[in-house]
Amino acid sequence: MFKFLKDKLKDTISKFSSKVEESKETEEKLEKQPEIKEEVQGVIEGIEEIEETKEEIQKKSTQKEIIKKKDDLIEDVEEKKSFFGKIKEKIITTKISENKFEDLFWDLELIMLENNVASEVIDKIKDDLKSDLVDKPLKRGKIEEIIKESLRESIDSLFINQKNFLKIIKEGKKPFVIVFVGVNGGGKTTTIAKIANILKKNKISSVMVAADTFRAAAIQQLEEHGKRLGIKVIKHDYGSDPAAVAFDGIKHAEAKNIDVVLVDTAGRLQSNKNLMNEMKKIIKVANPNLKIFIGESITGNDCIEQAKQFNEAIKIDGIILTKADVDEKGGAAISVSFITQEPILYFGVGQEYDDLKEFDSKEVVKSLGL
Ligand SMILES: Nc1nc2c(ncn2[C@@H]2O[C@H](COP(=O)(O)OP(=O)(O)O)[C@@H](O)[C@H]2O)c(=O)[nH]1
Ligand SMILES: [Mg+2]
Repeated sequence: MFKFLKDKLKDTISKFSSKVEESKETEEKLEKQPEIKEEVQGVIEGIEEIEETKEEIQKKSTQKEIIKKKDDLIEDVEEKKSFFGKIKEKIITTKISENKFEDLFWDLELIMLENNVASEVIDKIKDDLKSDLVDKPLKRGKIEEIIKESLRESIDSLFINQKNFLKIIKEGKKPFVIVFVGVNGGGKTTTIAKIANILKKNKISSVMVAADTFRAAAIQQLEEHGKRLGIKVIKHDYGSDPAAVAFDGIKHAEAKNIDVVLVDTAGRLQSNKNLMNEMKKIIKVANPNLKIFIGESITGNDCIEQAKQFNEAIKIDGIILTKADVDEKGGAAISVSFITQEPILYFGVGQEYDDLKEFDSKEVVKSLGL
């Protein structure tokens, strides 16, 4: 994941910083006054010497008569230091004006757009970088580090902190109901099987509910996972009311003292309005503890748009991004939490049951080479 973005970011940051490093504005001003430049260089070296003398005087002077001399000398040193300090700062630092920043940020903006980072997120990153960089004294030789640090902090702050998923379940009511939503083919059924597998490994019992009654194959697919994992699947006939299946699943869990109910749902894009109404009905009947949006990482801005729509319709509580293993861009992963203000819980990283990776923002930032 992020392979493409990481490489491009590296190049762009490096280009950005060398352009800032090359900024000659301050030096040009000093070039026009060579005598000042020379004097400043001399005094910078001199200041260190004076500092040493100051320390020595402070150590040795215990007698009254030299105390006055010492104070005068220290005052003199402080004065020189502050005056020459300012000039020294100008030599070793540079500044970027707002116009120049806009110009330089353009490359960064472009590669983020190419890698599916949502435009609201690009704006936020731009604001963060601008407040860190524009009109601030930036140490020469350290510009790349400063830009990276700023970007690192900005991207890290895009993620809503998630609580530990298993802990939430263990502390929640029983049966703990989770409804999974998202468009067709996004990976809902596969991810539900992966979650059931994690729960089983943690000695938490579960039942899977085939509330995607829109396609006969969807019910069979869940049954197949149930057989392989040894987990009960509650189903009705193809075409029946999904809310009724969800209701049955919860009743079953209550009767059998099962910890968690995992509700699979249909996600047909072609009739968005019906889908959302059906979804709302399932949510009303099942009254879930968590509503998790499943989105395909590789679909980039489409994934973000879907997450927004589901969030507006049913208020999601968390996100799982699938197919992260085949997504080299990663823009959806960077954007989806900020856009929905909900945490990413897991990344799907393959088609096997164990291919579910806990989300860690620090790891994302590291994968970006920041
Ligand atoms: N590479 C990869 N494929 C996945 C992942 N998750 C799901 N898939 C595949 O995506 C396809 C659609 O998944 P499915 O669970 O049926 O999606 P649903 O329609 O939302 O239920 C299947 O072929 C899955 O094997 C993942 O994390 N990585
Ligand atoms: Mg499915």
